[in-house]
Amino acid sequence: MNNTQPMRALITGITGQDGSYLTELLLEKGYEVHGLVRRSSTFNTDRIDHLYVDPHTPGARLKLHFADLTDASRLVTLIDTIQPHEVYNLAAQSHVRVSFDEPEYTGDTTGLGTIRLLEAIRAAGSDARFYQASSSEMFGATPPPQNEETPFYPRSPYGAAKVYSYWITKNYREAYGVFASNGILFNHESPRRGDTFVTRKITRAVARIAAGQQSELFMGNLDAVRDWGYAPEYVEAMWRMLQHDEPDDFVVATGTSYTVRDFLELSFGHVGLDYRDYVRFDERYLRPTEVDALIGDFGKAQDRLGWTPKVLTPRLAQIMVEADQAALEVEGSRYVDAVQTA
Ligand code: NAP
Ligand code: F7E
Repeated sequence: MNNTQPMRALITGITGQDGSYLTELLLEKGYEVHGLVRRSSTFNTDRIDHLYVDPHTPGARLKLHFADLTDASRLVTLIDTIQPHEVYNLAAQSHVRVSFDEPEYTGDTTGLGTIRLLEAIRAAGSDARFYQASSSEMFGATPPPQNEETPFYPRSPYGAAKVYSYWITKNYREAYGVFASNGILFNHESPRRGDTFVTRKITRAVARIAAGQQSELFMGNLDAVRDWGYAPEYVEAMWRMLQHDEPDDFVVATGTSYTVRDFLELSFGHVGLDYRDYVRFDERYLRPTEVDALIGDFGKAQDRLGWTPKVLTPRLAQIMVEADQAALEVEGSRYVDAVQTA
């Protein structure tokens, strides 16, 4: 690479939770960051608005492009014109419950979207390094602890689509020599987490209940066990995978486990309330097939990438509750990173 040229990264899913933190990380490291944005009738760039500078400004290093993972020819054009050194495929229909309602669309985006992007890299003759956002949901019904050798047993259309993407990423590594790595990330959360994932649903409700703006919270299965980490730390692991000397697959997790009920207790506890006074059951939040327990063994990422988690679930719940309380005070604000560091 020419030393005067910055590294160029292309991020699909740049407007999502992880895309926004990864963009911050790469800009800090001096990268030129290109992001794929879906055309929408309303703005969908809330999470990256604070990073955006007018492209006419000299030295602007964040560039956004309209595109969609369902549009293969557009992906070829983008790879060809941007010539990225690294491609991070974070775009997906990422909600497990929604994947039961929209299985075909989920397969198209979360599964086939990956092959479209890998084919675009091949068609453009690019030697970009490729990161695939694989998921602990691929382990599904296989009991914990789960590591890189654990067999997959997906329990949702989302999980099944991610298994396809995992294997096609591995296949392009073996068949065509693409530097393609899978990050098998366990649940990771933050004040920028989507509103309908369980942690953020809880911490937003806690902030509203504490402020007297809500009196009940309807939930599904409180017995599910998850290994919840902190998203800004997980995007660092993604970057490290692409700096490694060879492509490989890595589990990224905290190795700790809490139930949804524990997360409720921690979050309501931060504002001095008892969750049992507010939480009600609604079967609409149950899934036809549930993933009972996910607890990751991140030993390989620790040994080979030097990555370890620092923020564990109790601190995460505190960070998210405080951020949601701060966001309530800023009229119209959806995300306030009240506490960014551990
Ligand atoms: P997220 O907040 O739901 O963001 C998903 C991103 O994908 C958004 O930018 C979304 O755009 C974009 N997208 C959706 N459909 C698309 C399409 N057809 N074409 C182009 N872009 C599309 O997800 P996240 O939590 O940041 O997760 C990032 C990735 O990691 C996802 O692939 C997810 O499945 C995977 N993952 C997440 C976790 C986790 O715990 N967070 C764990 C393991 C794996 P809009 O903003 O326009 O909707
Ligand atoms: O559910 C239970 C629910 O939707 C966690 C995605 O990022 O992580 C995420 O998938 C648990 C489940 O995340 C409600 O049944 C109870 O057992 O926050 P979630 P998820 O399904 O684990 C993986 C690793 C990904 O890859 C995905 O992209 O919480 N639960 N009551 C509920 N869940 C929700 N959403 N809402 C409830 O009311």
